[in-house]
Amino acid sequence: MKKHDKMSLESLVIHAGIEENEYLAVVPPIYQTSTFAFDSAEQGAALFSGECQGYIYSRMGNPTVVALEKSLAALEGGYGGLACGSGMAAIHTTFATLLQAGDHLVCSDAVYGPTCTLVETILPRYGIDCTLVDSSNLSAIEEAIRPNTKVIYVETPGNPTLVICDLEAVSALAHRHGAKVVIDNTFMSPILQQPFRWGVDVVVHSLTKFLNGHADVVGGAIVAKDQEQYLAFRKVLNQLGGILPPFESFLVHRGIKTLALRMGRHCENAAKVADFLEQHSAVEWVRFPGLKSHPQYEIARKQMLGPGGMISFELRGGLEAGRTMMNAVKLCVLAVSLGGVESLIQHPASMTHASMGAEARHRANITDGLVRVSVGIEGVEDIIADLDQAMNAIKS
Ligand code: LCS
Repeated sequence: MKKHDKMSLESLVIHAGIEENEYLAVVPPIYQTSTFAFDSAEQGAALFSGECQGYIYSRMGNPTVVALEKSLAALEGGYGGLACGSGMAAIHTTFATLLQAGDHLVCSDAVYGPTCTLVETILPRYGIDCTLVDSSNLSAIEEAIRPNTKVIYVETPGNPTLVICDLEAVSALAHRHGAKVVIDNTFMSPILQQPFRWGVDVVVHSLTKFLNGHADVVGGAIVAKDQEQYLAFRKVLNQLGGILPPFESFLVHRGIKTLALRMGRHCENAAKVADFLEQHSAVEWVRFPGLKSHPQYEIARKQMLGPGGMISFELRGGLEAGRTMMNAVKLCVLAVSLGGVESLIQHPASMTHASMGAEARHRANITDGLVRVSVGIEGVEDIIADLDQAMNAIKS
C-alpha cells in the first residue's frame, strides 16, 4: 500500500486496492473461482507451509477479495482488512479471535439488535460474560470493567439512538486496564470517522451499508491495526469460514469509489431533514449528531468529520403515530438496512431491535415510538415533502 500512503481519502476510495493485472484492465477482473492450480506438488506443499506466497483456495484468499481488503485497510489507516460474509460474521469472527472462556466483555447497550443478542445469549454459552453499559458514560464503562475484561465493544454513533462514545477517552481507559477497544464504524464509514487515530484497536463494519452503498450486497469487514492482530483474525476467519465471495467483493469495491461523494451528500441531506423534523409540530424530539440538541454534540464535533446520514426521532403520538407515518411514506422505502442511496424508514422496536427484548431496549433508550430514517441522496426537497405528507397523515 506504500504508493497510497499520502493520498487523501477522496483519492484512496478510487485507487486503493487497484493493482496492475495481466491485461492492464483499469477495473481488475473478478476471479470467480473456488480453487487455484499448483505448478507442481512441491509448489503446492510450499504454499501450504508458507514457504512461498500465492493463492490456494478461495476461503483462504482470492485476488478480487484481497483488492477490496486492501482498499478497506487503506481507508481506515490499518494494517490489513478481512472481508466477511456479513457484518454479523465480522463481529462474530472478532469476538471468536479476541475472547475465550473465562473472559469478560463490556458492550455498549445501544448496538444493532443481533449484536446485543450475540453478546447476551450466544457468547455466554462459550463461557464469555458480558456487561451492557451506556457507552456515553465513561464512569459506567469503568465500573463495568473486571480483571478479566478483554474487550470493550462500542458502536458510535449507536444504532438506533445515535448515542456517541468518546473514542479517545474509552481507548485510554481500556488500555489502562489491559483491554482492547473494538468499534463498529458502520454508521460513519472511514470517510466520516477514523477510529485508529483515537487509539481504537480494531474496526468492524457492515459493508452492507454505506461502504457498498447500493443495497445489493450483504457483507462485513474487520480492519486490524497491526500484523500480529491481522494474522490472528485471518487464522480464525479461515477456520470459521464466514468469508465474502469474489462477486460481492467486486461490487463493494466498485461501490466504494463513490463513497466520499455519497457521504458528503448523505450528510448535507440529513442535516436539512433533521432541521425540518426538529421544527415539526408532530415531532417530540430528534437525535442527529449534527444538531446542537444532541447530548454528545461536542464529542461528535471532535471525533467525527461529518454528522452522517442517520436520524432517529420520536413522534408525539408514539407507536401508533409512527405506524401511520411509516404506512404513508411514498418516496422513502419502508425497509430495514441503511446507508444506501435511497432513503429508508423503519421502526426499531418492532423490526431491527425486536430480538433484543423489551428490557434491553428500555435500558438502551430505544423507545416504542422511535422511528429511524436512513437519509438517502435523492433531492432533499423530495425527501422532506414525503416525510411532511406522511406526518400530515397522522393528524387526519
Ligand atoms: N453493525 C451495524 C451498526 C448494523 O447496523 C448492522 C446491520 C450490522 C452491524 C450487521 O450487519 P449485517 O450482518 O446485516 O451486514 N444493521 C441493520 C439495520 O439497522 N437494519 O437492517 C440491518
